[in-house]
Amino acid sequence: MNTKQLLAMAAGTLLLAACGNQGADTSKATTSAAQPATSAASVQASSGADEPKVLNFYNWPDYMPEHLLADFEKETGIKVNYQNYESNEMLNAKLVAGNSGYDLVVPGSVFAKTQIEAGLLRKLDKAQIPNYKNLDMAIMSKLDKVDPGNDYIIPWGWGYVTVAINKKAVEKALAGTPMPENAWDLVFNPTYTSKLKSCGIAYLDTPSEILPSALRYIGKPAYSADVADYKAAGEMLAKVRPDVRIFSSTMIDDLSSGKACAAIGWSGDINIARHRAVENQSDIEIEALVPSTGAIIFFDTLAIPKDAKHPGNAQKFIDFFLRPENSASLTNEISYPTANAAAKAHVKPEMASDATTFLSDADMEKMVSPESFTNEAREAMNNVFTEFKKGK
Ligand code: SPD
Repeated sequence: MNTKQLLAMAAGTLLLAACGNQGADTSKATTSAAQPATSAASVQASSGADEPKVLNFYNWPDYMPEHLLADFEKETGIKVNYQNYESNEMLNAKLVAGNSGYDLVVPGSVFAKTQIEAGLLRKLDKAQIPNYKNLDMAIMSKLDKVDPGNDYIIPWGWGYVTVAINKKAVEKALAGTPMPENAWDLVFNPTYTSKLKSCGIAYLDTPSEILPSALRYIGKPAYSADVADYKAAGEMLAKVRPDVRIFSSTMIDDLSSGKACAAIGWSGDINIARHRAVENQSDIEIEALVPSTGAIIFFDTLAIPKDAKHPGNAQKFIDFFLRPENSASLTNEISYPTANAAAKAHVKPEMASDATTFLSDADMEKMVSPESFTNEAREAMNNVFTEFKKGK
């Protein structure tokens, strides 16, 4: 997405808000659109005792355990309007435009850093979140780098951007060529992509998901501030562009249906695809590879927009989610690892022992921790990605 598209999206959001829509996409809401309350925003989220019983929640697709929202509504009487977005860029545009109408959002930590610095998020009142104590402090110390003091964001799920394969289809398309030592070669090296194009290569359709991995592949820092590095990554990507068939906001359907045999996707969504293929009783075997050279790790986080109208209700949901059994349901049902240490005892053994879900210490060592992009880097990244997509 280039700068013009981002501005257009932000302008669209402003228009919706001006029309009184509050950014609500009612087509995806689980319940009717909220009427935001008029209480003034305070620096810190309130207890929610005086708020209308409404929570406007904006999250990624395929990222909500089945009964969680209904259980929360039943217990608290707070009605949840639940809607989805497909990329950090989409959420960011809404937050930058303001007046989104959302009370709880799930930015990736790479974007959250800039959002905190820009004053777009509201400081949490940890006294209202007694289950905060359940969080894994090793993960909180990683998040401390983007949110000093852990004041604004709470981990929801985490994972890494990696290479997925449909094992049999890839083996067939490689026709005797051994698998590369570095899994990234499957999607970035023409020697492999020229073979795999016959069974379908898919990329995530977002600059901030592809460019950091591409930069790292060519030996540059994943969050480089040097515009020339992005150009170099664009040159590498241009060589494989003719072989990339699909750009998609998630790999779940492309992989589980057999439309793609190799993909760049999120570890959790790849594992959802793996389980779905099994449920469908197909003979497709999906695998999330853990590249020998590592991958970019991400943390998706619960955050309250600065202008949220129901911040207390948002905090109530955060505390509800941090109950061990509720956090564990994100892993058990959605295949994303939890950052709740107390939840580990509730994670199904087959999920707890899955080395592509909870990474081993050795694999974790190879991962690149979240940083953030400068404005120049973000613009370069968006431009390179737009050119890459056009340049078939
Ligand atoms: N189905 C849930 C998808 C969540 C993906 N968030 C990834 C952000 C990585 N930067």
